[in-house]
Amino acid sequence: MAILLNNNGGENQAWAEALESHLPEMPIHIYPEIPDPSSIDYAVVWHHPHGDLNNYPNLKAILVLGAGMDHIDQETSLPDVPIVRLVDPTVGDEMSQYVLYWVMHFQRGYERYRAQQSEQHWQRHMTPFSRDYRVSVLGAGLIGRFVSERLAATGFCVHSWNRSQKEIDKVRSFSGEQGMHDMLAVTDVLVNCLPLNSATKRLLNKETLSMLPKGANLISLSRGAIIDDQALIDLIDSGHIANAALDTFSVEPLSNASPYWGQSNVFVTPHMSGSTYPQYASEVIANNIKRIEQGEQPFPVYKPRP
Ligand code: OXD
Repeated sequence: MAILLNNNGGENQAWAEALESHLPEMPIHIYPEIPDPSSIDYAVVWHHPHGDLNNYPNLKAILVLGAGMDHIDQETSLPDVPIVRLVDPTVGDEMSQYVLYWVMHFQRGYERYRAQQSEQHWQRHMTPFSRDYRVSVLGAGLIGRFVSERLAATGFCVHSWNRSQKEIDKVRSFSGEQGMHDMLAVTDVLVNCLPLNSATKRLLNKETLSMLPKGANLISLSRGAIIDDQALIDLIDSGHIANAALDTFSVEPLSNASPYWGQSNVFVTPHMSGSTYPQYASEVIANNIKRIEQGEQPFPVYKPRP
């Protein structure tokens, strides 16, 4: 009985040590050094080479090392075993703090005070009441729900949109295509927490982004390919969108040629809104392996879109 570990080359040793501390009896083999493929029961992976997971005849489950599932969706053939998502509250916490930071930045117009400082100009501006400041979160999955709940707990007027209707305490829910259009029209800050799939690719395009009121702001932290970059750049240039805080991009690292670097009201961060730390996430993963070993269901099992 053994674990195959592959965090796409990053911090594999730290992951191996963290997992070992929770599962001392289970040998851990770091991919591609797998002495005996038939000994592998669990694959703990992130962006693993396509097709390779079919090479382990006794595999019991695939456990994913991050929040996004787009790399799993891109697999053309996977063994018929449960695929277990990682629900790591630390990541949810960090990502919701990232959103909170930018929402407050836009709400209070800190850039304006920065500009005033450079001119030694003392002037207060009205801050919109938090309860009237409308933050609309696209996606009510693991991260989107976390973000919406945190914003609502801080006192903002929160809207949440999901493909199918999902209720979140103290949050106004929207669903379906018309629901998204209705929500966009009543938004001060739009937060993109959508998963990337064939339905969401370039969903934020000229047509949908133009439905935002003039002067709205955008925060994007799930996947960059959900945004049509040229449409966003044009809408920022025209002043329709006031500011954008972008943490993820369709190609990463962001190319030197990207106009985003040079736009003063675009805030580029290098995919850092939430990190998966081996010391915290390994316990969640180990608990799921223990559940399977005891004949119980791991949680949550991922169901790819049909
Ligand atoms: C993730 C990510 O999906 O880091 O975990 O983007």
